[in-house]
Amino acid sequence: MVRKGSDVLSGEHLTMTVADSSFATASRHGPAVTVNGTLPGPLLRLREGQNLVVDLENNSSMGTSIHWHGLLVPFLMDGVPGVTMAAVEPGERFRYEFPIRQAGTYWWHAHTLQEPMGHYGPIIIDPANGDPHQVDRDYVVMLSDWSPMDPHVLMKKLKVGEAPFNFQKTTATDDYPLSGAERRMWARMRMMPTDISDVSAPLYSYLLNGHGPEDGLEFAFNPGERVRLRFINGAAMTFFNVRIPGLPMKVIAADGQDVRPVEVDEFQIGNAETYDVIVEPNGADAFAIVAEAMDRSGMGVAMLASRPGARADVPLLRDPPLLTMADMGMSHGSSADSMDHGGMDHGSSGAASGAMDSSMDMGSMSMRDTSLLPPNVKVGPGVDMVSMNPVDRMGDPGIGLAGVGHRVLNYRQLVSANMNPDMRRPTRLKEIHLTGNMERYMWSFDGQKFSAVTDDPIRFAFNERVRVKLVNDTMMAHPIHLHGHFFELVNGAPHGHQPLKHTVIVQPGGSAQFDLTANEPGDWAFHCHLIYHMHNGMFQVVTVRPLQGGEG
Ligand SMILES: [Cu+2]
Repeated sequence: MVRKGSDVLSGEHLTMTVADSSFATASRHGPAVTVNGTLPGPLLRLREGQNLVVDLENNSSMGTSIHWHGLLVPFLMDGVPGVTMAAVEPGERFRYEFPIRQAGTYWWHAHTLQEPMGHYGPIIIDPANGDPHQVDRDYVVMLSDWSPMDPHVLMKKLKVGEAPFNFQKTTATDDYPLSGAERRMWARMRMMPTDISDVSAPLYSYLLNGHGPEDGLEFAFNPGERVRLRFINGAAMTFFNVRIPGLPMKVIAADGQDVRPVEVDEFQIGNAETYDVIVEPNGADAFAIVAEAMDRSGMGVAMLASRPGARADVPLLRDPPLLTMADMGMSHGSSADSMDHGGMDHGSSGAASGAMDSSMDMGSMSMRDTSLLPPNVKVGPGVDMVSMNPVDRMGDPGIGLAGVGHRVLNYRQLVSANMNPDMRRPTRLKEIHLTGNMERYMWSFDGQKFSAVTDDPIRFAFNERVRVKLVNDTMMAHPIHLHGHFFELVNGAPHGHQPLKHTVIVQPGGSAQFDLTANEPGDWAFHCHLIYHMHNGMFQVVTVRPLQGGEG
């Protein structure tokens, strides 16, 4: 049985040993994978400027690897089986060796189906020149989802549409009084407005540092102290909405990179993203750290506790959110900020219903109008929807958070604290569509599932400055991750201060843009970080090469 929570590893030469194990929380138990015997695996506490050697030993029964998420490493050290290395087979070893070129909060994980079983852990890199944020306590809060079902079995069931994975689909949809026209519209999409997550609480326990809500995880504080919380979303399939009722959170870093402090009451964190916040708990014995799954089927909980056993009230799960016309790529408004995710009005009449009717007429004509797609997008069974009006949704707080009545973070509020290294304007625009077929559980970029295009990567010239526009032609939010680089969100931040990130959520039916300086040569994975989307085709290789003899 695993131990819950990470041991700390520091120094220049580390050993990480992968093993089969088992895990239990509340009444659930099942197989797990551990690294150095714990879930999550060890916290690597490193220092900017040091060298790192890690000997990976595979004592488990499956192939493994370690990917260093967000770290700038030589691409052969990036840990992606099939792209940068072969999987490390049972009984084998692999040595990673690279310099630590950055500071901040990151994480590591397997780039195989061992990841959802527990093969992940946090990384903290202390800055070479001292930390500008002086705090009394510094905690990692690693969020994850754990299922007793073997990931290979779970993926197969998703493919054939078996099993009640979607909590809201089975319990809540009968309660929504949809009109006949609405029903037909959603039926055409083979969806319901409650389809938020592929997998939810009936199969998942939501963990903080390996602890389920019943495990009583506590983070100690003394009243008046400054406490840094480093949130890392290490989940396989779950976006979380994070809040600490009664305690404002000052966001100071996103994806490991410092941002100008912004105070919020809640933030949504997609898979693989990280946010560092500072809180100053005072005036109560305890505060609840609540990580509610985006579809509100369950939550992870821990306590900030001023004495052992101190407890704050844990709020009830909020009502499930509903997808909106904007999520179907049919927003006709001019501002992404004005869209109300939480409030699709199913009342008998009124403005909201009227707006929906007119959109539906559009929808019935063009829901699958593939003429809207650029010519490089492959049209076929892998594309069951086309966003008709993919507006930029950088200002969107995330599904279900538009009307919650307190301050919620959105990407437009992120401003890089430091001047970005490359101030050049992009010289070209590269548009990439996120595509899928919900019913057949096919996911892809530009309609082309990864296995079909292994010889045709996305090519960037070395040191090229390119703007990438991601267009989401599906009704799910996808957290898109590029390995080996930081990109800058095009979010309206002042020149030179666009926030640096390694992962960006692209909202359903919408678009998101980032500027990239392609200055890390090699072959890099580029994929959706929902693990079963990645393993079912939403994956591509980005190749960064010097321009030679006219080749790009
Ligand atoms: Cu995805």
